[in-house]
Amino acid sequence: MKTVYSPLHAGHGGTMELVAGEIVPGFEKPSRAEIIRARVESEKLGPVLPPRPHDLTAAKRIHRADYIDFLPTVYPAWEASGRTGSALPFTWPTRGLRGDVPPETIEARLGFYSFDAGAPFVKGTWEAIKSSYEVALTAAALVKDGERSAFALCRPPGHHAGDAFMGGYCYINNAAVVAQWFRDQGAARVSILDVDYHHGNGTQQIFYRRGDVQVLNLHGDPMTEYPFFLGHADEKGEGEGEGFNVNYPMPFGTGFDVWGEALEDACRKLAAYAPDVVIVSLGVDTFEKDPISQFKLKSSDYPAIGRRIAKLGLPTLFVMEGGYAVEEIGINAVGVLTGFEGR
Ligand code: SP5
Ligand code: ZN
Repeated sequence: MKTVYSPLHAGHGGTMELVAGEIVPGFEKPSRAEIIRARVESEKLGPVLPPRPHDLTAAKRIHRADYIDFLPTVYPAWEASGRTGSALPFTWPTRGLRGDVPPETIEARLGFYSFDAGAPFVKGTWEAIKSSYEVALTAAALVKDGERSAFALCRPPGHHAGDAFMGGYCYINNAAVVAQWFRDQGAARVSILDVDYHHGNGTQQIFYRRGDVQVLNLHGDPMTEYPFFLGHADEKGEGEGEGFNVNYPMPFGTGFDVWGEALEDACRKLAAYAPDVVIVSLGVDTFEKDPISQFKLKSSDYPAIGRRIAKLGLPTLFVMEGGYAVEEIGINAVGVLTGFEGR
């Protein structure tokens, strides 16, 4: 399996986040991608290729143009206003406030285009976001051109980003962008299988009224887990999209016995949908030692995930999402991929 990777992700580092009332170093850090790449190499998964340049046309097929145009302006505006450190919002247009008037100052615009304070900007953030997007599109083209599978080693991740908002370490929704790109290249139906620990609220929001992209999501129950305000089992899609959004919320402490059954059910629904291509939003924060998550998957479970997905017999693009147990992140993420390849 070919991997697409860009070193530009590393400029998005030294970020801070708010956890339990304290500002702490960001869990979504550059070593994540470096350790996965090292494991791809040591396991001889296949060649590691650089991304090809892409303009923002494909991003604007999914995201609102004003949102995409805002992203490269963030850090320059933050610096111009005399600030340093991580650019983060602190005010959001929630119920009772107006979400239809983009304000002028950078701190206000950050809130306008986000749903939490979990998507910080530092100097290299925009270049990293752009490279992550290019990594996804380059890997998608490999699959379109006939590879059975490919691995987009995206960083930053994407599945929490919606049509016009960032959050949860995510800015451009890489999986959603490539799903649309496959549709634009002639695929009739695309499935997104999101196995990240957190609900992919952005992906769900983007495709909620569409029947041409099926979205299946296995995740921590939003009654108790981030992102809290989406991801319940009764969210099944609307209009043309009715029946094409499937959620599997699971409680804290869920292990592979229960999680694997949810995967089995999701794979059966996916096979029945018979898509032309499968996009896997690959998070490995389901791991028992993940520092911010509460599932109990073991390193030995990840190859089984890959084997089950391979059994679908469909062209498959893996898009990296979360996973914060940095020491084992390479073993777990690449374990899915080697499992997929049957070795
Ligand atoms: C892509 C992805 O996995 N994004 C996850 C964003 C999670 N942000 C919320 C983190 C909440 C951390 N709670 C920590 C409890 C530690 N004891
Ligand atoms: Zn996650």
